[in-house]
Amino acid sequence: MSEAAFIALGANLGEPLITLRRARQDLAALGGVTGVSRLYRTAPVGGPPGQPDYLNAMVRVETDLAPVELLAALHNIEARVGRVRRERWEARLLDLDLILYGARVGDGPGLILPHPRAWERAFVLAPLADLDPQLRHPVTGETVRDALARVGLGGVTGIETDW
Ligand code: PH2
Ligand code: MG
Ligand code: MG
Repeated sequence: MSEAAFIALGANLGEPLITLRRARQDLAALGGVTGVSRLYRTAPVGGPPGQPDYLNAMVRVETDLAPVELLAALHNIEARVGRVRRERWEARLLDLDLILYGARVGDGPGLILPHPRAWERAFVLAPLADLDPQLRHPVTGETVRDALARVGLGGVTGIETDW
């Protein structure tokens, strides 16, 4: 049976809008896309200084892939747009992070669910709130809406561009 997975998209190099549109199409090929957030322009958090702003968004997919299989598929999509992994949190052409997979909790090789920093980051929470503000963190029980109110929207601006 398929479960809802939430995938965060981020890009701040190259042509982020074109990259995110392409990634969205590639994600649609993995299973049913059942939700797409607005686009957000966001100030970079962490990483080397002087990076360009990011475009961030969130997509919900219903997939039969297991979490590690889905993660591998996300890495394939990243590689197809030419991402090379070097420094942690460096500027990137495309980052696809598995934020939630149903209410699953745990870690496996290269994957921690839910994503460990998701409920602390407005650039994740704001697009997630577009899809499901009442969604609860599987461990703490805090809703997306409450987490966003706690963290604040600093540096995160919704933009009207269709994608
Ligand atoms: N991703 C990071 C680190 N910092 N900052 C913003 N604004 N958006 C991101 O997607 C992002 C980040 C690590 O993946
Ligand atoms: Mg990331
Ligand atoms: Mg990542």
